[in-house]
Amino acid sequence: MPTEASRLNAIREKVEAGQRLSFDDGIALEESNDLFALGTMANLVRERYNGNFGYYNVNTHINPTNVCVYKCDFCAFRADLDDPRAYTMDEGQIKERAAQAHGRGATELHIVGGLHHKLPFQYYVDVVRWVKEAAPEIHVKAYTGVEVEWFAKIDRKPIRDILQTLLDAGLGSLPGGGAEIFHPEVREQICGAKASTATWLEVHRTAHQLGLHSNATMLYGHIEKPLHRIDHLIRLRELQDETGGFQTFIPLAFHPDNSRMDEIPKPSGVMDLKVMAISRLMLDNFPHIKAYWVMLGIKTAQVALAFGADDIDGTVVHEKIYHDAGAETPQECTVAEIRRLITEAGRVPVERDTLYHRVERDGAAWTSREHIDVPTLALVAR
Ligand code: V47
Repeated sequence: MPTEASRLNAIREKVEAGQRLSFDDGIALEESNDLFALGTMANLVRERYNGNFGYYNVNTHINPTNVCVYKCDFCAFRADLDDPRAYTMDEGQIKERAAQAHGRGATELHIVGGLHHKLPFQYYVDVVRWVKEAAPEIHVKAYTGVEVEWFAKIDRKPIRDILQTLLDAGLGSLPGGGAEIFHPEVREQICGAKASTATWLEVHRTAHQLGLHSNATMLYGHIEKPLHRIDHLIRLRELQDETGGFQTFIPLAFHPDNSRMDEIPKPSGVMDLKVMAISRLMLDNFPHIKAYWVMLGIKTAQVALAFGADDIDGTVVHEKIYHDAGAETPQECTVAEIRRLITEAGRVPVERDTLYHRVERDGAAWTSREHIDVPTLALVAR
């Protein structure tokens, strides 16, 4: 029986040689308590791919409605049609939010929300159009794989046509939400009604075929086991081998407050850092790993920059999904604060746009420059 140290040494040799880690390697990493060894290996990959850069962007969130037909156990954001908390933003409110974001110099609007029982697909298309009318330069990163599937259902159109309609309205890329945990043992329990794993992956595959980039997430720290997390990462790695369209992976720590799983404690700091490091190590074909400060907390996000993460998301503003679930982080982080956090972590802060072009800025005015290439990805030995 190999010892933990010998298993980790064998994995370290593979990582140093740029070789792909197997499912069993992933499980061995999960079973290890040697946080420093995991961090050191993940940091090696992180620096091989992204050097000493710590990326961030200037963005804002819009959640157009919280009314949702689905009742995912982990969600504290959703509301029924007749719930006093229910809201739906109209054209004026969306345009006002987009204009405010533009005035603050945001390069991206992150738009996700509920699947409203009564709103037609056209509303969601209009949201994109309204944003582009109010702020033409802003990149619209909108609608998860789950939302896209819903639109296909209510509009009775293939996923490809739905994505094309959104593209024509001004969609720039897809965010990574809705992935949760792909393994059916877990998915059926926490969100069995919504888009299946196969459909989520199909939406992203189709988006990549249409030339859109997208992100991917994993919701961890609830009922899933290590094997479900490794399975999730490998399914993403396989799709990325096929399409190359994913940019960033974002592990999302479960926040239990106000959800139907509120008896589960929040993931610990050790778990947050382990999942970050293992994600970096398993997803050898993803250029970026994001430590989303809103859900990790600012302090853990900063430390995560040494555990595989190269990006800490953006200024955010108006986040609801986590704050409804008890996140204690502020609603907004200023650019000065983000840059200070990254610099203090020993990294060089780089403002990027959604598609990882370097941003040059003069106050609120900005220009996207060259694409930040991650050339070493091509060197991963399979
Ligand atoms: O899909 C919902 C998660 C996701 C809770 O692409 C929860 O750049 C924890 O996907 N506790 C939406 N998580 C957010 C998301 C995201 C966030 C930041 C950046 C990007 C990106 C994407 O939030 C949902 C779900 O997995 N979520 N409720 C909760 N109580």
